[in-house]
Amino acid sequence: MLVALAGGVGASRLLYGLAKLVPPEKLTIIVNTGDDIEMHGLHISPDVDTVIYMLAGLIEERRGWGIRGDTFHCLEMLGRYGCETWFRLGDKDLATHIYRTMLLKQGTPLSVATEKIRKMLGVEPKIIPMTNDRVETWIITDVGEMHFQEYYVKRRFRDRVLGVVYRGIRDASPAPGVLEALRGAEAVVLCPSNPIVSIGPILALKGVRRTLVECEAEKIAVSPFVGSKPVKGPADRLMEGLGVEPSAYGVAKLYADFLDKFVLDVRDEALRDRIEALGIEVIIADTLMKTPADRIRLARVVLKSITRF
Ligand code: FO1
Repeated sequence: MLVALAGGVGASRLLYGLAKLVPPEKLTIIVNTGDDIEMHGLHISPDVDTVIYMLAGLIEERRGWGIRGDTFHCLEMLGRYGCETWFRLGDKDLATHIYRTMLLKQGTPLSVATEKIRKMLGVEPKIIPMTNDRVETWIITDVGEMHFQEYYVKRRFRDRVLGVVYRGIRDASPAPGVLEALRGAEAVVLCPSNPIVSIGPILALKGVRRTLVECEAEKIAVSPFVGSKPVKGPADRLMEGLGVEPSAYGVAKLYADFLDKFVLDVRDEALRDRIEALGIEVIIADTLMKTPADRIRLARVVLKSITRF
């Protein structure tokens, strides 16, 4: 079994490639839910949806999130009622949130709701939200504390980061199947996702980090940095704010206690020695995934570097 730890957009691109090369029954994806937010009375799971839409062939490729060709009539109308419209929820996308919220209100756990949604959209690999409990990533900034989506989408990560908190993490448990998947895995792939707000919450869940340290699986991460900048999003600003070097080296160091291998972008090759000094084997590759062919090529690099799979 290959287990992937995933955030949203960057992860979904590598997962597209992995899903083309690995039989679905051998791939389990554990997805961050720290970005989840309630809006207009609906439970939104952006990273889970991004991964499902990508694997279902529904993703809006240019943005990397939401559904291709979606319209925004409902959001426009909500705007006329004075509701907030900065989080762009498309009409078709809203159907997913309505259906998920309906299930949650009936007492269905998030993991079961996710299972239903992915199966109905024809996605074969198992997708597990990291927890069924409420965990929210909040960013402490120079202008106050705010939900990650407010920091990222509404305020376009302009505020200075002073800290990051995963609210609810202490009382949360990994969703059923998460620890079992890690214990039974031949390999664990950490997708090229933000190490602070995407992979960080998964690792912070009770028992996950210890299981990664102790389990037999080969652990390999793909760098989310290309040429000393994150491919997308505010990883560098968040890392800087937390006193972590904002680079591929900084990412590798955050995983150093359990990581075996690190796929480093060819433009960051100068960091190789420092990462190897952490006791991590470095694989150099072009990690930019502009086209579907790029995603398959990078997935092949990852699979080739795993000796036990
Ligand atoms: N990202 C944006 O930059 N702007 C948006 O308005 C936005 C809306 C949105 C709606 C549904 C969804 O599933 C994702 C959405 N995203 C949007 C992406 C999301 O904010 C982030 O990419 C992830 O949370 C970070 O991994």
